[in-house]
Amino acid sequence: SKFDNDLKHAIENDEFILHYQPQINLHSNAIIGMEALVRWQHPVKGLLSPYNFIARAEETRLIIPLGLFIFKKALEQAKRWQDENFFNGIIAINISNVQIEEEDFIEQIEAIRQKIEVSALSIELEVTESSFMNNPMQSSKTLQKLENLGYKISIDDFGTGYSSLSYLKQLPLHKLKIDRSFIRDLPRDRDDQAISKAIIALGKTLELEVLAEGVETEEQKAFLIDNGCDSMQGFLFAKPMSAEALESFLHQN
Ligand code: G
Ligand code: G
Ligand code: NA
Ligand code: MN
Repeated sequence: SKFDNDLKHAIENDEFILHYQPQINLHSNAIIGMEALVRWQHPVKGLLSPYNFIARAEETRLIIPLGLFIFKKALEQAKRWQDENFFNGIIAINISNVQIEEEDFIEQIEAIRQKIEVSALSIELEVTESSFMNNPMQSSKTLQKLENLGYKISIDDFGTGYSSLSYLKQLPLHKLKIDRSFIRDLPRDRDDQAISKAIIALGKTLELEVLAEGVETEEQKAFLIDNGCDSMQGFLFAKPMSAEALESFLHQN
């Protein structure tokens, strides 16, 4: 289709840019991570959200070259921030199931990482629950190899998928990210209170960090602190923005 062709050319024409959103420790308020979030600077349609193209990129497998491009861009940015001593924490990168299931995924990202010279210890890969539920044997091997190389693995949108608790225990995970649909109506909604508390408790039991996504209010933040959540991300602290915008935002604050 025309869209697929546009997408393909957009990769060649360098039309994708990354925005970054800080992840904050709830106790120290320190920035512990930066999540890279892709946007398509479309020549006609303007700035497109990943909701407009990631699913199609997955269907056409264009997510393979696009994902490598995103990985490279994010590492180059992390490297610049480290060299400038601006930010030395974690760079978090979203990884599609299609990428995880690709045979030479690890070799490909490792080649990029070694060339840019960023330690795997400062890279977190955000995967979704379906990444390891589709093909548990193969994906657990992949995740184990990544862990052996020093990468951190977090589960994005946690609570919206179908994780079996026994897999969660076996997999080399570092973090659960509570999906923002469970945070939105906190602290008022009783069901969301119960769900977010249960995820925090599960994280504690499995010795995983828990990060709450989509935190927009002080009341939500207070609820999360009171209930033992470790970290947060959301408009309350900062929206996703370009590296330049983020740098001036953080200098001003
Ligand atoms: O950044 P927000 O702007 O709208 O992101 C929307 C969705 O797109 C999120 O679920 C996010 O995980 C996904 N997403 C954002 N950036 C990337 C990316 O670089 N790769 C993949 N696979 N998904 C992404
Ligand atoms: O699904 P994933 O969590 O990876 O993507 C993060 C998405 O959530 C991005 O689209 C980002 O722009 C959006 N986002 C980040 N912080 C907030 C927030 O506080 N509120 C809302 N409504 N969306 C947010
Ligand atoms: Na994410
Ligand atoms: Mn998410």
